[in-house]
Amino acid sequence: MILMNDIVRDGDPVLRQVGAKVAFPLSDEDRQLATEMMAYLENSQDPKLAEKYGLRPGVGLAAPQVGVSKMMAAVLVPGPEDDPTPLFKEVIINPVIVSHSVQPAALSEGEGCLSVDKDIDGYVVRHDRITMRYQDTSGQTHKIRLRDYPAIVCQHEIDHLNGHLYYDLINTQTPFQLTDDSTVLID
Ligand code: FHF
Ligand code: ZN
Repeated sequence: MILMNDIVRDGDPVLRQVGAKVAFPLSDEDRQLATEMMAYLENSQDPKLAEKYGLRPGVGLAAPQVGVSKMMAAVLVPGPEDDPTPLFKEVIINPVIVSHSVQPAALSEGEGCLSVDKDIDGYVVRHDRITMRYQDTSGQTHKIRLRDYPAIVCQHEIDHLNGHLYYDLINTQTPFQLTDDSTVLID
């Protein structure tokens, strides 16, 4: 299983590389990676398992974060606390944002990253809504619309696949200043 020790930290060049496109049918190795990455998210969101294995809870994990420079990421966005159905659960392969809203959005608390050990404060301004094309593990192509929190998580993951980290998008001088008053702040 993937543990915190397996997660590559900021400063490792793999986090700044553009991942290679993944070929289909998936190799056994790529299929196992997909399964293991999703298992990390599931385990990390289970308080007992997170405690037992020292996992930092995550809603996304990109292959470069485990040292694999490929266009693959797992996303597991939980639904409301009383509802076990996730808002979005998928291993996204070769994902591309094909269009997006003009309207920006940011998490009101800012973001964090499993590969960044210190907290870096500030709004990470992204698109509020995206249309994303990706392949699933069976090679089937999907084109879906996402908004608000799931859209933010997918943008964070797609950024990893292109060598970008969340703090690249923070205004270091004025981290909590918004230049566009139409920005949606997401709790
Ligand atoms: C996280 N954790 O998952 C953050 C980090 C906006 O590339 O958000 O670095 F586990 C992936 C419910 C609400 C349950 C929040 C995308 C953030 C992606 C992982 N935790 C959570 C939860 C969380 C990163 N990452 C702070 C670790
Ligand atoms: Zn991250």
